Amino acid sequence: LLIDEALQHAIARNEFHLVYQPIVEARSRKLSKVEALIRWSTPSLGFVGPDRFIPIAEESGLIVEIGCWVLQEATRQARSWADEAAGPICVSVNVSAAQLVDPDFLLLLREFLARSGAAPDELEIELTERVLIDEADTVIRVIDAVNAMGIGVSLDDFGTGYSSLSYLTRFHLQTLKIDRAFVNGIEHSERNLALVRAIIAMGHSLGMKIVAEGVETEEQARMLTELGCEYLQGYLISRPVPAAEIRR
Ligand code: G
Ligand code: G
Ligand code: MN
Ligand code: NA
Repeated sequence: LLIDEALQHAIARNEFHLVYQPIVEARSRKLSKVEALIRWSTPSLGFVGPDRFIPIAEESGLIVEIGCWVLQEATRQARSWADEAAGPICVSVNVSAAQLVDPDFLLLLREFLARSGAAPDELEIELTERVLIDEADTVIRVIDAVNAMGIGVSLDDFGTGYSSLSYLTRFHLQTLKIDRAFVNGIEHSERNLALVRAIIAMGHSLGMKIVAEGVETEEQARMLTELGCEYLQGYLISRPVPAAEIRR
């Protein structure tokens, strides 16, 4: 209840900010894109992690407004990077189910791009499998419209959720992010390695690019690169950092 109440004023009180975790091209280790991750800190509750407040915001419906703030801030930041010598960096934004099926979602997306001047390929959205099982027909329509705008869609946390593999043919998703639970064990477990190899092959056969999440060791990075994974994300490369550090 405390969190719920505090969340209602968080945007107006300017208590949110975004941090960005680099996603690099596996072979060159060059920065390819960044994932935007929300952070919240309040005078009364201190720092509250998204693992705690996002589910509460989803339950109360506040996630629509919060997600809107995230999209606006991420497009503004994407534009700001593109204006600098570092050149454009694609920003990948987590989008919750309620936000995606909100009737204003596409309108807002267009508006934020237009207002910020960010190009569509400077933005991507990440959806979890959970999103795909709710209101599937609406979701297919929205994903197609997002694609038509030139914005890519990733499937986040792949393998942890409600994996009916039929999702992969019904939705047009450009990128598959292998959950860190699978990435974590590949050096020590033959079975984990076999599973990751199979996920990569499946993604590729559907024309998807693969991001390995939660890469923490050089050995993992080497194995994933060898397996044909296109992108790496995780503490080995960098923790989520403030925008100014991405610039550097
Ligand atoms: O950054 P961290 O590992 O603490 O994130 C925890 C969880 O919160 C992750 O599952 C992440 O996807 C989710 N999360 C972080 N930022 C956002 C956001 O802006 N919107 C949504 N819907 N989820 C987010
Ligand atoms: O669910 P989602 O993939 O959006 O969650 C992203 C979160 O995962 C980030 O907020 C970050 O805190 C966490 N994360 C990113 N890289 C690593 C990693 O290498 N190890 C662990 N344990 N967590 C990570
Ligand atoms: Mn994510
Ligand atoms: Na993930």
